[in-house]
Amino acid sequence: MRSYVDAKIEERRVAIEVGAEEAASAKDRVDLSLPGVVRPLGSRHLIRQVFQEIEDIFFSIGFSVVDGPEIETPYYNFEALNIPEFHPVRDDMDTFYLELPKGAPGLLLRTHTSPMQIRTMEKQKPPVRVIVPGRVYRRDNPDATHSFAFHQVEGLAVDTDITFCDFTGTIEYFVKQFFGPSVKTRFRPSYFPFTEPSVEFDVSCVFCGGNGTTSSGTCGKCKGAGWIELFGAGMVDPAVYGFVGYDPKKVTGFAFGIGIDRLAMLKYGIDDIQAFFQNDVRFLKQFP
Ligand code: 2U9
Repeated sequence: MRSYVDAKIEERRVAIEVGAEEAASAKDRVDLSLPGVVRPLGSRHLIRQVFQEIEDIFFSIGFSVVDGPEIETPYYNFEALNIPEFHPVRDDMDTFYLELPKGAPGLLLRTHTSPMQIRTMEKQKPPVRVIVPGRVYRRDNPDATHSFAFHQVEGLAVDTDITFCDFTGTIEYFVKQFFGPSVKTRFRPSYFPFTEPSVEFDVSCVFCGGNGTTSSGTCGKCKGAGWIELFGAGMVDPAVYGFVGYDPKKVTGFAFGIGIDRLAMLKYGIDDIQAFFQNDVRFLKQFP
């Protein structure tokens, strides 16, 4: 009788052990028919995407990209660009100066990416064909169209035989690649210390096709003008070549600057520049 009971106990023990093992392995078993876990993926910031788009267009016509420091010296940000101390343009580019120990050489946050064109010419003989994308700083009060930090792409081409026609042709090529072939351009005389002659480039309004009106009345984007101001540009002022050791009698060139935040706002219909800096996922998600 005892051996009978022992056998029954052993039988039960084994059954329990095997059952537990089976239950355990069933628990660990992977159900291959279940849908996978979808992990949220980030994407490039819209400003970064626009930089890339512009870089690709200029790559295709022989430009290369350079970038450099956001903290600069007054020499590279102003003097070498033909903006001497007390030039009124310095007031327009309200500048952030770094707080430094007394006697230390002055430093500032660059107000444009132009210092890099100076640094490039210092290092390299003509021909030069570069674009400089980057973040710049000006003491502006923040509102829907102003920010104390914003983004630019500047460009520079210098060689022994560059003409005003090369300049306008390059800008027109870029604008048509960026906005499409039907966009028209025009330029108006302007003034910058680092270019002579200087111009401002307008593009026909991409919202009303340049008509100034839409089906709902006056176009709100160009305020009925049919044109939108996009670029500052011009032929490089010969005085600038003196600062980088180029011979102003032998070389000519053109330069331009585009505000990227404004360009992106135009192209993607964004009405508040602050959206670029708030990193609100609901905004970022719209530009995958
Ligand atoms: C060198 C020589 C010339 C770059 C230029 C502008 C005109 C210009 C503005 C566009 C909108 C700044 O972002 S913005 O507010 N830029 O109007 N920039 S010519 O000229 C240079 C640069 C470097 C050596």
